[in-house]
Amino acid sequence: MTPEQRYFFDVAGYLHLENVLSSKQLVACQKATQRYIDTPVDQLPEGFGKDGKRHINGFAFDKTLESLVFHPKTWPIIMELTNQKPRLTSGTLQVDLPDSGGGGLHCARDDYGWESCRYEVRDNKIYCDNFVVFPYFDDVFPGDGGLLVVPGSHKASFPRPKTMFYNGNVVDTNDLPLGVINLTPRAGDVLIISELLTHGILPWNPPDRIRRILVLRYTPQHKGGGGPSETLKDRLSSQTLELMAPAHYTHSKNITQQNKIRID
Ligand SMILES: O=C(O)CCC(=O)C(=O)O
Repeated sequence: MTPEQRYFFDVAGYLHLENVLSSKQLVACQKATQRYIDTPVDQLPEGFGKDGKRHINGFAFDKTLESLVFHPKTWPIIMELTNQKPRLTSGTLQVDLPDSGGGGLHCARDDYGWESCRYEVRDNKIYCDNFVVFPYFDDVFPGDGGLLVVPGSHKASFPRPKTMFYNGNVVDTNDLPLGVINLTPRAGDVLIISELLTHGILPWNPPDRIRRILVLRYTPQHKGGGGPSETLKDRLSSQTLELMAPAHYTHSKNITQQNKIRID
């Protein structure tokens, strides 16, 4: 993590990384996601499925998407935030179509309790035990909709009063309450947010464009449930399987010894 990234993430609770994907990589990812979107549910391979916007296990649909879990521009950040003990817990492909609805403001503290998620600074490094990496495959422009955040709220010491920010239901991109901002990445950018950051989703407004993102969820290796299903395991590369494996606090995964990881 660079000093600039560390400073920004510490004060804001999110990072917006521009031009992370090469144009070749972006086109390959766009084609792969579109293939998933266009495949009728009954023709999807086992382990995949659609639940509204959510395209289950989207990251595993194609190797171009799977390789993003180790992208060299995000990997050092993932390593720092997990204290070198990374684990990927899921990777949904989320698709906003014209007229897709939004979602109210929330965060791990609101949903699961104050003790559910940690954010700390030790030895000049950030530790965050529940965060999300969002690669973007489409442009988002001001007015389109998409992700809302309350910068700095990852460090909130008080519960958010229910009356604040239009009772947590922000639906008009032209009428954002003070303190709430709409992040508008371009295709090929990546957002990273702490799950402690209060965030929500504006309805998707463009009648002729969609928003495709991967929702890659990371925790330290000792936190949270089981690994991928047996069906998914058969598709994944050995490096990804290691990344998704739960492990003891003291274990060092082989993937953490490498700066650049190529999946096989
Ligand atoms: O739609 C997005 O930009 C992210 C949504 C999400 O992951 C959430 O609300 O928890």
